[in-house]
Amino acid sequence: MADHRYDPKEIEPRWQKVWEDEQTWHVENGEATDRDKSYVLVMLPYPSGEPHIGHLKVYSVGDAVAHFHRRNGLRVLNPMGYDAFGLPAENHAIKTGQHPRVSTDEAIIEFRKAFHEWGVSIDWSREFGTHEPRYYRWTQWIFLALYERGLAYRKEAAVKWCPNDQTVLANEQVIDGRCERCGWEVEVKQLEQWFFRITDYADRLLDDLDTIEWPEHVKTMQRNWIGRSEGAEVKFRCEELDTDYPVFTTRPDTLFGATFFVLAPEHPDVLRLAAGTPHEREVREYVRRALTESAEERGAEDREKTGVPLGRTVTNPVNAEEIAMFVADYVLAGYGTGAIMAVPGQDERDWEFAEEFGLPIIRTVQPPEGFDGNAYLGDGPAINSGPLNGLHVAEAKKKIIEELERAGWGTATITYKLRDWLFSRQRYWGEPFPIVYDETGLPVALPESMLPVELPEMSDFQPRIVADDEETLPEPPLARAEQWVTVEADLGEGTKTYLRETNTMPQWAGSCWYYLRYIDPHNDNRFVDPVKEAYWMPVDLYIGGVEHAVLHLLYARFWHKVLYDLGHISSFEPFRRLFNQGYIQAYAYTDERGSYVPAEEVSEVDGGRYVWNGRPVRRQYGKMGKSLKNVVTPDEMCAQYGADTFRVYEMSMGPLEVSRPWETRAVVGAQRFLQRVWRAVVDEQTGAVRVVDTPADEQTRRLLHRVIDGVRGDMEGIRFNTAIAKLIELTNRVTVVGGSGTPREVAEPLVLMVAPFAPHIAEELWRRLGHEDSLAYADFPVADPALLVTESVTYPVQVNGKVRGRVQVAADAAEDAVRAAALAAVADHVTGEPRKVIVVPGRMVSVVV
Ligand code: ANZ
Repeated sequence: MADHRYDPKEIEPRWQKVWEDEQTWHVENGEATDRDKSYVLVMLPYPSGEPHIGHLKVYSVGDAVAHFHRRNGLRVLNPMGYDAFGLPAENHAIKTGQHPRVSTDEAIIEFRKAFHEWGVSIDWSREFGTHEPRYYRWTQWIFLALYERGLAYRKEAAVKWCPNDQTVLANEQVIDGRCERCGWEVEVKQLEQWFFRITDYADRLLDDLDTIEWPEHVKTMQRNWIGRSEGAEVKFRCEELDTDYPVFTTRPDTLFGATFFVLAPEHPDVLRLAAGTPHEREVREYVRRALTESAEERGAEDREKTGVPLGRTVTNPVNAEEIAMFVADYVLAGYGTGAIMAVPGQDERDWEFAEEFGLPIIRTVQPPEGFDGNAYLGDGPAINSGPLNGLHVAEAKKKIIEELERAGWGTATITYKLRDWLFSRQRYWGEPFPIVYDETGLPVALPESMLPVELPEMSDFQPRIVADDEETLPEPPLARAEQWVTVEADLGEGTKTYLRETNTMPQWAGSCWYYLRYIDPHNDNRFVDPVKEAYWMPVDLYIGGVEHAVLHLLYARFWHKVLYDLGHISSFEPFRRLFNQGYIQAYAYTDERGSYVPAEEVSEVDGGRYVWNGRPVRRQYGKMGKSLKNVVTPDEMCAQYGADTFRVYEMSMGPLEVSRPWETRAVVGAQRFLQRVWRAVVDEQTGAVRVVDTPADEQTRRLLHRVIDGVRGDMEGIRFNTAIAKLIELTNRVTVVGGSGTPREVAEPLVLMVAPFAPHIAEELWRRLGHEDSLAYADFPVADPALLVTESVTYPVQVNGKVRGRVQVAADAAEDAVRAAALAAVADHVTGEPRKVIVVPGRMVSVVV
């Protein structure tokens, strides 16, 4: 009975303990540029619920890269922390009464334990959660830096409010204008909130995309989000109200075709314009409804056009025509001026609206012959456009802008889709602002000495509403922490009483700069030491999900650039290279209301129908995660197979950037591979090392060097599935050739190459191969270039002793391959099965029929 088989249950905890005791993954900050560095960062987890196999995948990717870089002589920073503030913990708290700090800290313990059990090579001395005062003190400090730079300001903005739940809702909690939880119609309240002038950085955020190695589709998403458009601002006058209404247009050349005028429902003048007209009530109702819908819903191309006339007109400045004004929700408040000139002849949405309301349509660009569509968006000579007639779009634009500027009706402008960043939440579980208000209600920044502003202990987290004189306004939970809210301080005008800001920062705040804090996590004097920052930054490889392609990555880039401008850091882009791993998907189930139900509680009844709690549910596919309630936890799998098998399996499931469904059957394949690696080194009967010092045969040696070369390339390119395939080929080769033992010249590099994916078994085998030190810093194998050139050999092929043909094959081709090639070459001389085929390596092939 073999009792020296591969036993991950025994090996893995033992090595985890060694790494911990010896602080194997601890890394000192570089003092000088003595050694090249690699900063490998995986987006920090949100600690809620349990770690799942999706986490295991993404952290295994980062870990394999970290190992590879270390073993190539780089000083590697591979840190870990937790994005600990935010809505899920808070909603959980509201539901259960458990304090979000308690549930968050419990989740953090689970994550930390999981990272240990998965053997991820983290420098634990740098760990923190973004909810710890020692961390968010610096988040507050950075807020003040932006504030003092004039980049943070307050203005009124809408918050969404559920009158039934009496709570402020986040945008993602509003579905079709209704509260996600109770289905009530959502109301909108205007509230003073904090904003960042990210729009000041729009051009740099665009231009610097050219300096970083990110997937092209992510750059495109950022470019679209920033949405730079060149055009003109043109004024339209409403005589009745004696007011000019500017519009932003990318097509000033089409001005002669502007046949009506549309304001966004949020436009501050809409109600004033409609007042006293027969449409007043209808407008009021239309505006109320429109406000609860998202910009995405409203801007959707295929949405039916709706709107209400305002009963007023404006004058088209180029031809003095009076055109009717409307309010319609396809015009968005946050873009341009919140009003448009509608040109149905050249704009599809305006065309649909004109048809719906029977408004005139004038083409101002001649469509090509045979064009039978509605609006014509392309180029062509201008028509019906007075002085512009005959000019093509670009020239016509230029000419009309000159005219408008001369007459004082317009100017050339650039507009961005990017909006200033709303930075307030009326919630409890977030960073408090380092801001107080004086008796006149003006904000005052707290001095650094008063940081951190700690979040007060509370047990009631629900945001409510308070009745003001005329209106009811949402009240953030912090407003109820009365003692905390009032501050007696001398802020330069003698000791006075101030009131604290009671909004908190949004989820994004903590993750905007955490990568800088990992560099210097215990520094009490600065958010990061500049020398250390200069050494480690920028992050060399940032790994995370594509759902962060826009917001997180844009916000972090913005803060980074501000800190750079303030002279605090040396790099102007935080993340040099970005890799998006694909998701692990799993079935998810929804009930009749569309809410997700726990996948593990669903059962299948008579083929293809699914029930939960006796009710029918629908099955679908989606990203594995808490929100879809379809998490598969790795615990059981790890317990059964070991973390190494599991990691190898996840890394070998296919290209890492591709999302794919979870299935467990193939785990066994990964396990067999590691068992074979084990047997290449250890005799399962005796436990003895079965490695010999005799050289490998030529073919094996050539294969080894081809594998080393290929694996290196795959590691650089993060193509771990093909790297593992090559290692499997090599392992199969040595276990087949086997004989008295595996040549050391193959066994050692094999173990060294397996290590980034299966670190425990690799350490164990390395030790058994006689090495005293951990392989953590052992050089990654390098191929001998001389062995990579595949020489070819020509074999004469005899049939019954007569040379009947020749074949040319690679010098290290397997015997089977030589035999097959030889038979093909002499097929004319061989009918039926040959009696014998003899390959004399390097010399000849002899076929006997
Ligand atoms: C007249 C016109 C004629 C337009 C035409 C387009 C084609 P991009 O390219 O995305 O920047 N627009 C301006 N502000 C808007 C708002 N707040 N909500 C909805 N639409 C708005 O889009 C710029 C164009 O989108 C502008 O140019 C305007 O319509 C519309 F043949 O003006 B255009």
